[in-house]
Amino acid sequence: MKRRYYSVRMRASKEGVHISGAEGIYVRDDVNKMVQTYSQRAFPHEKGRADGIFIKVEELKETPRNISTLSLYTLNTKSPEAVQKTVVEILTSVGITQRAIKEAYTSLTRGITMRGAMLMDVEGVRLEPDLLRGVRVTRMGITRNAASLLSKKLSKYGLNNNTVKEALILSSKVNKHPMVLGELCLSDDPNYTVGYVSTRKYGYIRLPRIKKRGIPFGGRAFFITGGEVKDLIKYLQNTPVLINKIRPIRGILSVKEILER
Ligand code: WAQ
Ligand code: MG
Repeated sequence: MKRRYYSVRMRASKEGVHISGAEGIYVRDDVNKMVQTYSQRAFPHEKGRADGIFIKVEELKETPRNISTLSLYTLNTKSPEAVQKTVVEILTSVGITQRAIKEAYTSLTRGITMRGAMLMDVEGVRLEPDLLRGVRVTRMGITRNAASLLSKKLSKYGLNNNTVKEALILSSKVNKHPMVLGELCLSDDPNYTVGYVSTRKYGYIRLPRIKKRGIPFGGRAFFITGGEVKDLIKYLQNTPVLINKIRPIRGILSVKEILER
């Protein structure tokens, strides 16, 4: 019999304002446990105690596509300026123009946090149909075995936490699509000053000090090229993707080491 998979999604809010969310894809036997895990996780949150927790369980009509994670590294960047310079080096090397990177930076640091990501072509033109909301990536998860291997590998570098794991899973789904050249991400958490830039070629590159502590906004930009934007959006929003393989996790590298690999 065909194995059934379920999407389990949680979002928590306080006085109608979104404060946290998480999701995964699970086999039937794991669904109940995960509903409990997500509800426990939703209650205490640094943005305040949730007064509404919404958990949605949906049977997937499509068998998830198995993919591997990107490899993961951390750069030794010391300031937002150094990060920006590095981001330019990395993204221009995969065909994204300086203009597009500048455009993304301007939007990401304007102080407006979108729910989803911007889609930007290599020239810096925004292509998402809803410029205020952006595109939300959903329907991604990790198998039980891959999750425990990922935790084990991340633990070696003190990175075994939900923030890193979920960002790596999201970015691995995003960069799997052939229209995506890369991604730039800045957390909206004022105390989380590590962002990342990712591409299929170099993997997921963590960027310490991408912003100064205390800045309460963030965002994501997906740099895209050629093809039907509608199909890409459908993939990002609806196609279930399940991580079942973990690429190498490494420690701190310089940009030179990354570009020369
Ligand atoms: N789809 C598209 N965009 C999203 C999604 C999604 N599912 N979730 C969040 N965003 C956008 C939205 O604009 C958020 O404000 C922004 O991204 C940042 O989201 O390895 O925690 O959840 O240590 O704050 C980076 C981890 C953490 C770096 C990123 O993002 C590391 C993070 P946040
Ligand atoms: Mg956040």
